[in-house]
Amino acid sequence: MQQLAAARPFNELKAGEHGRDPALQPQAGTPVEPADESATASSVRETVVSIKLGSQAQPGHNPGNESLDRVRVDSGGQALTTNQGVRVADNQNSLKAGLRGPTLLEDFILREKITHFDHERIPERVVHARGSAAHGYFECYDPLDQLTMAAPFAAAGKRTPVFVRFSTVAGERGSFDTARDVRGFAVKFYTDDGNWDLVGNNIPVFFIQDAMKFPDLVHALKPEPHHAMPQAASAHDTFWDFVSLMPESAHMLMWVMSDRAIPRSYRMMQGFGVHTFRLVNAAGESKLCKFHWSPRAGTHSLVWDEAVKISGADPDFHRRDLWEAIEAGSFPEWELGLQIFDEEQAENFRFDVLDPTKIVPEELVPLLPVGRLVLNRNPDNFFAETEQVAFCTAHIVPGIDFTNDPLLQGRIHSYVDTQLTRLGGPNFHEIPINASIAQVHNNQRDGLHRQAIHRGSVSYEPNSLAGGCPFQAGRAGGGFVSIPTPFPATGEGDKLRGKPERFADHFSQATLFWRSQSEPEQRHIAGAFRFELSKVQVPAVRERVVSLLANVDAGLAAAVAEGLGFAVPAPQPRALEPAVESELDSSPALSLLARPGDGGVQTRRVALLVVDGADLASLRAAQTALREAGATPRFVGPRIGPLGADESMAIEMSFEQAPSVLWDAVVLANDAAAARPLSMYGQALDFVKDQYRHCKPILALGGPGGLLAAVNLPLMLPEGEADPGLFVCAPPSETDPALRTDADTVTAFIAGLA
Ligand code: HDE
Repeated sequence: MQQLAAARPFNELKAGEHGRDPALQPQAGTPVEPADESATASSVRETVVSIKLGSQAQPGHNPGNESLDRVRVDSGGQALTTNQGVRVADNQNSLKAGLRGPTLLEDFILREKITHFDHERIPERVVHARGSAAHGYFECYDPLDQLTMAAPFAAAGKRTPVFVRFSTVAGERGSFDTARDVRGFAVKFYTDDGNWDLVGNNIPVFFIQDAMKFPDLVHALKPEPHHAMPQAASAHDTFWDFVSLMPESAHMLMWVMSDRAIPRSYRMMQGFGVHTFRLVNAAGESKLCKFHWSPRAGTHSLVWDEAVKISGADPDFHRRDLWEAIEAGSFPEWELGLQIFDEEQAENFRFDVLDPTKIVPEELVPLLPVGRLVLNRNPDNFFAETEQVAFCTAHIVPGIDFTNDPLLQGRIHSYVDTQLTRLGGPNFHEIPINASIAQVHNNQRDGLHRQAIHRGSVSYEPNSLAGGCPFQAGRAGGGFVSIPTPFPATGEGDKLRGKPERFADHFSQATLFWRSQSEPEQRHIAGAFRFELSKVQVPAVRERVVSLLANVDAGLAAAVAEGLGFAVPAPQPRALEPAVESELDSSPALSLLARPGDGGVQTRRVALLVVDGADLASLRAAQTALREAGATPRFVGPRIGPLGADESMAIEMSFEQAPSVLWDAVVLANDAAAARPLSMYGQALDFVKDQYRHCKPILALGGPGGLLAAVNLPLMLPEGEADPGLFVCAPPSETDPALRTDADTVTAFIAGLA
């Protein structure tokens, strides 16, 4: 002990705290071999098996989780025990004083079981309470060392394990999936250099510009406090009251009222880091960066009528979709694209890149594709993983840094803080799903639920008694160093509350978004505003929202006002006059149609409507063709169970269980020979009507008669052309060679579905 103390006469790191560069660069400490193994230092240097596999990580293989086998539980072949490992003889009856007597306080088995149960629930997330998650990996295309030293981008083909959680924002944990809402898109990268959380959304902008307003926004959005309504919905007075008084929310409102807010699937939406971040290379040079995730399956959305009906038919629609796709081996995939720009470019934009209500249009800074994200494993346990995962914007690694975006700055604090309550203390990083692959060594100690058993007497730095360990890494040792950035020119050095001037342009990009939408998308946006505002009870709030929209687009304001039965009010006064015009007239990349995906039909759900006596041969042919194309065809009918004599075919779902809205397309069996054809079932009629109303492809194997005729759909468009969504096979008796064969029609149907 004496010897060790002598080896460290003073703290040499002190020198680095004074003066200017390079002295300000943190230096690596020098670990000293402990002279005396029996002294405390030996315990600090315990051998830990390295689990850093880095580039060798296999698809979806999280080496961090592997080391946690000790906490995985498989009770196969095991007797039931108490939490103390005592075998339980009777798990049916409590201990009583006589068979009809009172239960005894002595029953420690009953009390342990009930006590644990009483405390099973933890507080739900204050926002983003409802979510679903999956494991997977991020694979880098090419090394990005010129741009960043962040570990996931170090080498071509390098795979970094990830855990990704998707969520809605407003609803409670048990709410439904298809609410109109922003979706969270949070990615935890378990990098070699520690965990990096990219906690993004499926919309690239946000409602507010400063963290100061976040509690107000959430209070306005959540169910109203007096009666706790409505659940998972923004269509109520307090939300619209708040946003109508916050013109900076105009751009985000356009996105939230668009089809983006009702995605068809988590697998079919984009993700965005939202804020401008920094990438930093090993030389300490930095560039500004925006993160974009683009789904391989393309961007697809529901229509409102579908979303409403799905929330009744299957509140777990998105959760189930994600789970089933992964179970079926159809792994969801996204490409990561970066927008890279420097300060000079940023200065020349008409907007401020620190303003989170603004995008950097892709036409100004194109996306650089840098890698792909693949989700290939469902969690083993929802609570242990999806519920307990803690994403924190403060979790960054060397190579990534923050900017001064005032919303981001507030988030850096909020996420760690919220876990203290939600996960019960400061050791949430030790929960298996949150634990980094990179080893953790520091002098933080104790606290509720501590797992690590630290050995030795030293829990401070500098020290001599533990050989100076764990020692400061310094820049050269891979330590995190914040990139030195000058304070902005305006207001340098002043302590003040306020915003830069360019933050005062609230409408130019809302207008750009509107102009960039296709005609149906614009119609849906106007419809969404009308719907939401019709739920608002206070007329003045409705009018104020429309006065805001009048600054976005006169046509939009007129369409909304017309639906609400009043004339368009005068536009709200702008904070900046004259109005700022965006650099672009329109940005095609902002339309959902810009990302059709790979054009495949992977995992699209197709219902094959069938009754006893229908022609099974043509159904089987359609089923096979759909399966070969990667779709998920299922037989749906009035009851479940075997179909006729052929035992290999069975009705898998009933009309009640799986109504139209849960399907992407429908095939109508040729039931001409059936005793009770499909057209005699009310649910089948509703099924086809909804498919038609929601513009989903319909394939009629039995020709234009039967169910199709019973629903009385117009087979032709008003212009006299055949409806491109209807695929009608030749009737059984038809011999006209000009008519398409069944096989051709099925092929055309699959193309239509894509
Ligand atoms: Fe969050 N946000 N947020 N947020 N957020 C949370 O953290 C917060 C914001 C986002 O799947 C909370 O662990 C503040 C923007 C996602 O677990 C909380 C501000 C974006 C998730 C919190 C914002 C997000 C959260 C609640 C403004 C898109 C779910 C529970 C200053 C870039 C993560 C929790 C998951 C969750 C605070 C704004 C995305 C309270 C203070 C902008 C995806 O800490």
